[in-house]
Amino acid sequence: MNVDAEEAFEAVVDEVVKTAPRIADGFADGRTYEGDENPSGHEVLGADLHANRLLKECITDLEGVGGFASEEEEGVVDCGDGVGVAVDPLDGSSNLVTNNPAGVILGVYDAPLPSPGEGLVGAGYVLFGPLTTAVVADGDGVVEYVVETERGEEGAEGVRVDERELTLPEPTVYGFGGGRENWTDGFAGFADEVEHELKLRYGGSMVGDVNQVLHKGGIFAYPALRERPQGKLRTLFEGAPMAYIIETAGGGSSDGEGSLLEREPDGVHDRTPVYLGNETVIERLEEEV
Ligand code: AHM
Ligand code: MG
Repeated sequence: MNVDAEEAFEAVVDEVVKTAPRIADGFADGRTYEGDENPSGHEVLGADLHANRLLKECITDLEGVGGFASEEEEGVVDCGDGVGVAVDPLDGSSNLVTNNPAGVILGVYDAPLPSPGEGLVGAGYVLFGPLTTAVVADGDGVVEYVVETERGEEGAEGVRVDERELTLPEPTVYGFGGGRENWTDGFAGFADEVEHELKLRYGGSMVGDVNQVLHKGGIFAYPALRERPQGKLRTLFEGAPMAYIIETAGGGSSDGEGSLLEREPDGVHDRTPVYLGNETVIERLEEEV
């Protein structure tokens, strides 16, 4: 791995973790839809915009960062020479309405954006649940931290404590988005089998649902849909970073044809079917969809 890119990845993770409590400070007042759609075609909450503002400010200021892409930004923000950082500032933000988990997803690419996931030098997410945790994947593996809030120079700051290495255990849970009436026959057939083998755990935020798979083994899918063959999730800041994390933890990823990391995004807001989990389960899925 390029040493500069590795350092930039660590600096980005530090900033995102540091900023996490201030992102959460926007939740209580940001649970109402603003009536607009973002460039990814989703309804926007105040909390989405707040998270994007904070992350854009701190990440584009970092030395070693050359580009910033976000679900809330139309194009790539050019900020000099260095790595490309792609974020979903608040994944699963519709869960704020029901007070369920949401989080930040980030991918750091040693390549100009938009780049396939093969360009990732590291990826991670912050999950706001009963605890705030940060999961960080790089060439060394996947580590989960608890994020504690401390008082820093700029007010509340997140600090990582309680480090745990994670690898994917044997499969036990599944969570599929999109709704059966919209699934293809191939995916519905696969789902019928999985439902007899694994336990349903679906919460409606990718960070929360992938985090369950990472801890308990199994499969998360937001599949190709009948009327939306590319599914719902975005390649650059959702699919590829999560695929990097799951593959680094010893699992597999797919867009239905091959590893999600090989998928060439057709623009910043490109969508892709997303299948993540234990390799054995992902191999079976690929045979059926
Ligand atoms: P968002 O990034 O606008 O929050 O949308 C993505 C979210 C994912 O977190 C989650 O996997 C999916 O949308 C849930 O969609 P659905 O409500 O169709 O199950
Ligand atoms: Mg999202």
